[in-house]
Amino acid sequence: MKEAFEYARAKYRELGVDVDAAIATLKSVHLGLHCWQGDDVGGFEHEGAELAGGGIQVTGNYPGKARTLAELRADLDKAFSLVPGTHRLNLHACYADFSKTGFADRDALEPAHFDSWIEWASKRGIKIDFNATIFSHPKADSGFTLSSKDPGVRKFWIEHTKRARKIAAYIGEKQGSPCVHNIWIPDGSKDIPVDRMGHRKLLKESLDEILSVKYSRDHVRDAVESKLFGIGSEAFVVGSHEFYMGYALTGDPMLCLDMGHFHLTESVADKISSVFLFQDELLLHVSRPIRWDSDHVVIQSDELKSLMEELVRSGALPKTHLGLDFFDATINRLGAYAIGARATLKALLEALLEPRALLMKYEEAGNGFARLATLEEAKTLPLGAVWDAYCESAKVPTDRQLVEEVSAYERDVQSGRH
Ligand code: RNT
Ligand code: ZN
Repeated sequence: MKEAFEYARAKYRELGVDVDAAIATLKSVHLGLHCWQGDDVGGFEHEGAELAGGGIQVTGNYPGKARTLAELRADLDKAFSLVPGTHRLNLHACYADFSKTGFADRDALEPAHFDSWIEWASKRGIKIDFNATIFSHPKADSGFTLSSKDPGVRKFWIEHTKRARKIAAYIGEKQGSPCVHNIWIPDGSKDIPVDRMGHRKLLKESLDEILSVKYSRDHVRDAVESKLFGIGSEAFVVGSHEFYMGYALTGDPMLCLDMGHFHLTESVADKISSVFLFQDELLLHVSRPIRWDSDHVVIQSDELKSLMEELVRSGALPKTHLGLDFFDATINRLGAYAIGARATLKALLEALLEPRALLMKYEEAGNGFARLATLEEAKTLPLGAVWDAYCESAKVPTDRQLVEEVSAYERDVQSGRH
């Protein structure tokens, strides 16, 4: 392995790339590991978590799903141990801990419901990001939440989201690192609405009210996530890309671009440079759509690679928050975490190892042939040797060892869950 790494380092050096600098940058990136892959976006508000509802859908019933907070935390511990680097936990409000207080509905959540998470994370040196959970709830059944025409429903969700931001600010202050708070709503309709304007106006008013409560930027950073369509919201999505792009430009929040929330031929990578000319921060939901927003486990796809390339090339990387967002219940869920998080880092490493200066030189000289030839050459450079060496130095399994690690956890821990 050492020899392979030395060869790789020399090979990259020939192209003007400093492997050690690339690894150092990779180490400085903290992914947000999403808590919801471990239990299919169920949460633990009730006995026997509910299925995700309201525009998102998980398919599959692979055994071994986390049934309690304790089981989810055990799985997360294992997941973090399989990913090189220091990463964050991305928590949803429906993962509150009610063991000390009894159940509280979404409009009654308190920071204290997350104390055990804060403690859990702080023991491990993990920082937390947070999300209001504006779906999988009877008050979301109509398909409208923050843009509902029912004042009672709208009030409920405004209250919930305000509380979620308060919780995020509390977490951010306690952990000494700003907590990213993301708002995604499922609002929309299966069939053609007449009053698009009415719902969008209501959404704007709700967001204005929610965000009128100011917190220190040291504690919380707000994000708003658009979507193209969902199951049951095919004809109309209130929180479209244009809606939030406009909203973010006139207000405070950053945008959240989810890789699954655009037309399949649309490039999220291409949007980054435009966003950063008008905003100074961005949240990305790293996902993998197949035919629709299917939230497949992230792999080193062309889309992921272009996204990472663009983050590096445009200089946006230090200003971008990378949150993972996928959920697959047809394979081992720990394995899903590991594959998705590692693929994200591997794609980023590949982007950091790109012979950028050389490519730029060709481009500036108008030499399209040499640029394309070098891009092609880069595809077979020895990335794997650098990745293996990085995994080894970070004391996490290599790709080959991963299969055995996950299988052992399945055998020893997950298979006992019925
Ligand atoms: C749904 C959005 C949203 C959720 C999570 C659970 O389409 O992508 O980000 O996946 O909040
Ligand atoms: Zn998302």
